[in-house]
Amino acid sequence: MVDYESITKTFDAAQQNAHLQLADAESVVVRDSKGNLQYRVTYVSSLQQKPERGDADPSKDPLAAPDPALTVSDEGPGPFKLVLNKFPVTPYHTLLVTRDYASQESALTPSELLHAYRFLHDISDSEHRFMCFYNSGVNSGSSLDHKHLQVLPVPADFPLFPDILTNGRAHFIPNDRMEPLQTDQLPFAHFGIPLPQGKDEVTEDLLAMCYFPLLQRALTFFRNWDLESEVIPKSYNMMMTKEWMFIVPRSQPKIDPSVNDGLKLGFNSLAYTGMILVKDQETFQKISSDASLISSALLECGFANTAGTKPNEYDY
Ligand code: B4P
Repeated sequence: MVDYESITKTFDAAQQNAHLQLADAESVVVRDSKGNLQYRVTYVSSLQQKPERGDADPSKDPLAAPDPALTVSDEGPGPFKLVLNKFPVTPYHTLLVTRDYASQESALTPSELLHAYRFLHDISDSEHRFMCFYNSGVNSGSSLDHKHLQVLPVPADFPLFPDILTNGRAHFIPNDRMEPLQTDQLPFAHFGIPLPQGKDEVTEDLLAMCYFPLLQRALTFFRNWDLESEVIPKSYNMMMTKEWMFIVPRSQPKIDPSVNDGLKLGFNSLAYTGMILVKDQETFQKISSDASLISSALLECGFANTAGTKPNEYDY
């Protein structure tokens, strides 16, 4: 079993020997009073040099043979190897990388879901809480195509959107009478399910029965766009903690600065839980003084909220 200590030891050694460099970051919490939403905005300037999707040679797969100094475990958990993130903003940010190549566009398997879920349990304790996430598809904010989930510690003092959505709600499997949770407080479409409290209740089947209905709701957006003859590649963000699972369909990875007053904002899964990363100082200043700009940008890169809309016979 891989534990938290093996991650911290590998991280500390890799940092000392300059195999990874933790970004200099400053975070502020800002509030969009219109939606009564709180965002934790993290500003980093050092990541501007990091390769983006399209910069690197597409025939090279950096996750096929990761730097041994960044590798915590070659043999597990389950079908994964565990590798440190080479460009972390948060210490102890790891990647669960499939040992055999699989596409980042493929759906998560029940076995992958269960091993990721159990891994969250194995490394958590009363002081450390972790979230895993999967950026799937070209518009999801992903930069690498080798299948990987990411796992990072989440701040103890900042409630994530799915924490608020599922707070006090008992676990259920979506069915004809009970749709996944979606609140009209968030501008963008999203779907959430509380997980059972007992670790032993959570099986491959149960996680599959949560993930696939959420995925189905997300994929319906792309079918509806296809019907209107504009094809948008299927992309979504999936996030999971020990407490919930959450999916957000995505229409684009970043906003266009030329029609957004020069704002430079791009999002992966973390942004759709309320954790925003900014690399441009002017953008940081603008969104820190007007957080409604973040809400609008999240909507622009997602789809409009559908809370209260009943699924119809044409939906998946
Ligand atoms: P992807 O799923 O493909 O993409 P991503 O997380 O959106 O990161 P991206 O690479 O697009 O970077 P971004 O500037 O948005 O994941 C690829 C992962 O592999 C990344 O974690 C990347 O750093 C890592 N990686 C790339 N080459 C590697 C190699 N050779 N060996 C090992 N790992 C490698 O974000 C930069 C970083 O900040 C990302 O890690 C991102 O997850 C993280 N981040 C984003 N928002 C954040 C927030 N609000 N708070 C804290 N961290 C945040």
